[in-house]
Amino acid sequence: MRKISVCASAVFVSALGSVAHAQPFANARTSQAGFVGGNLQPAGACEKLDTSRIADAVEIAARTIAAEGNTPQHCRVSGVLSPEVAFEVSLPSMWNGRLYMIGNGGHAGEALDNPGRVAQVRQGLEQGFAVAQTNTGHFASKETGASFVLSNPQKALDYAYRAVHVTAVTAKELANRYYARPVSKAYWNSCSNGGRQGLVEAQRYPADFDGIVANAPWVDQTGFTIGAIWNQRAFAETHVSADKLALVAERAMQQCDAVDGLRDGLIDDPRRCSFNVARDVPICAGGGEAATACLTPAEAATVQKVYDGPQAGGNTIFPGFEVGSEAVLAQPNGPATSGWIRLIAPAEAGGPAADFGLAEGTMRYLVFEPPQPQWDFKTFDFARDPQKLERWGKLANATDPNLRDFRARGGKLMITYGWADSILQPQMGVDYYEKAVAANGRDGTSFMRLFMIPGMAHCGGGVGPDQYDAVTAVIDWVEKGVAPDSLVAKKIVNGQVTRSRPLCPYPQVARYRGQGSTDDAANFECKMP
Ligand SMILES: [Ca+2]
Repeated sequence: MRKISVCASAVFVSALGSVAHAQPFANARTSQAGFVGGNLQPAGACEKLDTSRIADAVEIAARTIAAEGNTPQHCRVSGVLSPEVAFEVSLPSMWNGRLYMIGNGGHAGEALDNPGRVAQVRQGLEQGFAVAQTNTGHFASKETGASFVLSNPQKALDYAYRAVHVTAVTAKELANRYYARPVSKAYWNSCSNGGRQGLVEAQRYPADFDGIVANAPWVDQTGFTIGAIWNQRAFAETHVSADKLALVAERAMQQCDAVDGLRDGLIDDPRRCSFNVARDVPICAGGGEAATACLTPAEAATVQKVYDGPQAGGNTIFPGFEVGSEAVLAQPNGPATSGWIRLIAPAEAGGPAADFGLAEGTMRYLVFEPPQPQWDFKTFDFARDPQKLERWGKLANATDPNLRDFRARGGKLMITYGWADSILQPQMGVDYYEKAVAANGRDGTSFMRLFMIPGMAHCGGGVGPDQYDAVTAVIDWVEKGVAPDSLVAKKIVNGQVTRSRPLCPYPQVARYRGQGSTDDAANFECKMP
């Protein structure tokens, strides 16, 4: 069984806190657009910046932040846009003319100075970008989960789509005033709910960003919610222990690894492997539940439900999770365990999983109007109740395939998704991409590409190479017309690159050329499967 060190707890946190794991700007020095290091200077002092007449501003202040380590001196404008959209724009003393904005995880509401966010802001500042961020209209420390809607229904809309837009507009206006010139290009890079926010921007506010990197986008918030209720119900009926999930993982890799032509511990497209739990994992003779080398028929049925996704009347309502997402991963604060544990599958019988926590909050506070804080997931009817989610879906889902205006402005969109994601179902990214390509004409790939990442978990981690720089690639695409025909992803363990692989524009996959190390991206090429 492969056990590879990953920051699984950070991946877990990212369900709610969305730390981008990939490496934005890792290739900045070789960028054709040459965006590193600005030479544009402010027109006046930070403290003298005119912050009047900012639309919706209820609070706003600017102050100089001294250089620290690699972070250059910058002017930080922070404030609140009505009603409670906290925002922050950091304007470096030497500007590269561009805006960079990061997004939010789960139900958002992060403190703007939390360490993960500060690190992302600094990454942008170090390259010379003006950097913007928002809490999306509420603070999770004061209003947990999705309960923010109770204090003001407007906060649901701010979270769904408005806060990012008004923050981007405000950031552009402040940069314009500070440097006495407009932002030349604006870029979005975020993961999970932040990936959803990036797609929402392309769909609803196509003038906000020129380049958008949407990693593991929570495209279909309501479909996910139905899926998470489905999984929680399955595990509530029959708990499956971590040991048994490890057995499933071992059998899945055995069965599926070589389907792509290379036994390398990576499943490059899990949909090509026919894996059936009851058939391919030993079933306990006589239903003996104590044995760990087999599954009872009920346990096998529960695991199969996670792969199959929610069903009603013989139809699949939403995609399930992929084979390979259950892989056993090292954990920083405990023994290695299946990637499903705590996220999809409760760690203890009868307990909640993180996915379900998100789904339950979404149902109780955002789906129902007025909210139903006592709503019980056991009452959900998979045939009749999905329609109850439609109202919220229209507000929060990023499923509109019409990107005509974004494209017409020269916008470029890159979507990435780990096939082994065990928080969001990666097929929702594939489904959106295929729908968008179909809706935007045969040359849809001239402005948008999807990169599926074998063995990568949610926003990073997993058994596969998970470190890549889609941000520099999208900047070169926007500014130099260089379309990303592949990205190189690296697996980095204790600071060492242990494996690299090309990531290929979907539906292409990386194929071994037949010679040299299978841990070196140079020995692979992107091909149609
Ligand atoms: Ca393989």
